[in-house]
Amino acid sequence: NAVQTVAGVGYSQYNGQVRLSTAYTNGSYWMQDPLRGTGGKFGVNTVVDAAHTGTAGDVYMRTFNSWGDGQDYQLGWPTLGENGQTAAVNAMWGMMNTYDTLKNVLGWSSLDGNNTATYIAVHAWDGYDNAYYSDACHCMFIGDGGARFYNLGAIDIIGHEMGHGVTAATAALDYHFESGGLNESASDINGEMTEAYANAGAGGATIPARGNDWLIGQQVSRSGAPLRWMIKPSKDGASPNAWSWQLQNLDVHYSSGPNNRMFYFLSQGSSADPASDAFSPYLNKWPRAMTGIGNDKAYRIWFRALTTKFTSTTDYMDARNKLYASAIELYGPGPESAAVLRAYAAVNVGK
Ligand code: ASN
Ligand code: ZN
Repeated sequence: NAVQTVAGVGYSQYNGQVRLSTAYTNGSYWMQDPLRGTGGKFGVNTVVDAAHTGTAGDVYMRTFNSWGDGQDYQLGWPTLGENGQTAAVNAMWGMMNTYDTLKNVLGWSSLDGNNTATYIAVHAWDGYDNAYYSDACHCMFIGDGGARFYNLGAIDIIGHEMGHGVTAATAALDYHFESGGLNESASDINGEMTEAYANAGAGGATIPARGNDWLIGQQVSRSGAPLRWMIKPSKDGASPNAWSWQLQNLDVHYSSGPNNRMFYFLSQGSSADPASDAFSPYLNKWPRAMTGIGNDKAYRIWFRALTTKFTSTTDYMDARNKLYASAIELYGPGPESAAVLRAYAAVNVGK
């Protein structure tokens, strides 16, 4: 019984009806993607049910290739709306799109660059208001949400967690001090660029210039407030907008703020209007506003530095210097490398 690759239909929570790549064998459809990843625990990229525990359980299986369509069931779990197959649809679509962003745009295969298959375990824990990448399994766990969030399987969150897998396999940025903030920012950047690529739905080898919201986890938020604001990180009441010596003492989800803001400026530019969220008081050079270079170039520069130049102890100044070198390698001396220096200067790193 050879495994066939077949196109399924999924009803997702945040993106409507989506196409899923699934496997057919032995009379059943499996939420496994023969087109993406090889080896690893399941042989190809896969979605499994954590069944409200912290352990990866059974692979999602069905006798017809339509998922999360209101007839949700999985191995005895009752129909619970978002607690049925819908969570698996969210995860599968997010994993496909994150994989494709890395592969089609950057030529990077899966998380480790060697195309090793990974997997997502959904319904992680009970009432779990978070999601995470685990270095033990090189896989992701996605909660169903609780007081703050709905199911955490939005595209930018899946992209964020898979981004941790890329960082772990490359720069391995230490998860504390400034390097920890850069580690978190690397994941937020990956989440937003995946969101832009997935939302366009066009495939291709570039990230659209626009199309992401620069808000992390906005879709999953019960209150509407995202987890993080990349344009102006201080809107969360805890993240700084610019680098300072105190940054290293913050939780990594706050010390990521200035680098997130830098990436926004690099891509979309900053404003000369002090009333704008995109205004930086640190950008003192004339003209005070800067022009962005777009998502695609910004992401390529960032990714090259992250995966070939950063080390586990890279800090903000080292990141700035290495993005500058990456920009010159990719585009030669010119507006791209100049924009890197200006974007970092706008968050108080260098001049
Ligand atoms: N969602 C969080 C993250 O990926 C989980 C954590 O704090 N480790 O950063
Ligand atoms: Zn993270």
